[in-house]
Amino acid sequence: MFEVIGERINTSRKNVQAAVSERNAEYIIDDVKKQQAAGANFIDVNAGARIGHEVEDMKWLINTIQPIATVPLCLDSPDPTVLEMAFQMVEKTPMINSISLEKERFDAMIPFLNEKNCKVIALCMDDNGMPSSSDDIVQRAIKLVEELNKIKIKTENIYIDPLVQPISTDVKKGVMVLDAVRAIKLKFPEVHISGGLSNISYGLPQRKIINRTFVSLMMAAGMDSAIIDPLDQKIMATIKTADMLLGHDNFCGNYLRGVRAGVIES
Ligand code: THG
Repeated sequence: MFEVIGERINTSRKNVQAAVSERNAEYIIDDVKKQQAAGANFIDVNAGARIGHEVEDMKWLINTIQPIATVPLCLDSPDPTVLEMAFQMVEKTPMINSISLEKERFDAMIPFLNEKNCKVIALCMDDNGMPSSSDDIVQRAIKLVEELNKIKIKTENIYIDPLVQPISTDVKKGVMVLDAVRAIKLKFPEVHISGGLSNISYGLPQRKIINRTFVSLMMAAGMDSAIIDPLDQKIMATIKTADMLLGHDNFCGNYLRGVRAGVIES
């Protein structure tokens, strides 16, 4: 079944930034409860936007969220020391977001992740920047799986983020990532594919219809997780419907539950 990583607890969002700087726990708790009720399987926590405050903000967010969290957290930072600190604080084994092939980040993450049985999002990013072809994405994914397997992270705990890029800059950016996802799943059937989707629509109007259509194409290619806003009812409806059409919803149970709950309508 598709796994939703709720993206809303991110200090790049204005209201969350205000709540974090005012230490408004009620706002954060209410938001997390809503994401869980809407079907989030993980709660992403990103405290990166208030420069110089990431460590204290991350600590406060974890202490605020943990008592009411019914699902694991997805600890989201480019900084290995922040991830390590946050990892020590959580009770439920978290998802780590993320590792990449950028040398400095990679070398700091490997000893930390060594033999940990947590889930890891692995970005197809290296010191040359974003991938520039489908094959580039696939080669980076292979390298990530091999290196993580070496430190005993099981393939089934790896979530490859192929890094979606704006279609407004090059109309082939959609098929580039779709082809890569199919190739990665062919080579590693157990690996998960996840990541943000909204970059696909950057620079275009009416972005949400692009994001929703793209998630169903990505799911057909093998994406089985994404970092999205679970309170966006339309993308949740698209995901549930696509999951059923792809044969991942026994007796159409989740689809029917979604209809009864009023989350899915034609
Ligand atoms: N891959 C991985 N992790 C990620 C990303 C990714 N973490 C961060 C990000 N990308 C995903 N999270 C968010 C969180 C919030 C928003 C977008 C992505 C968001 N954006 C508003 C918008 O697009 O309209 C603007 C912000 C606002 O509300 O002020 O809310 O790709 N592994």
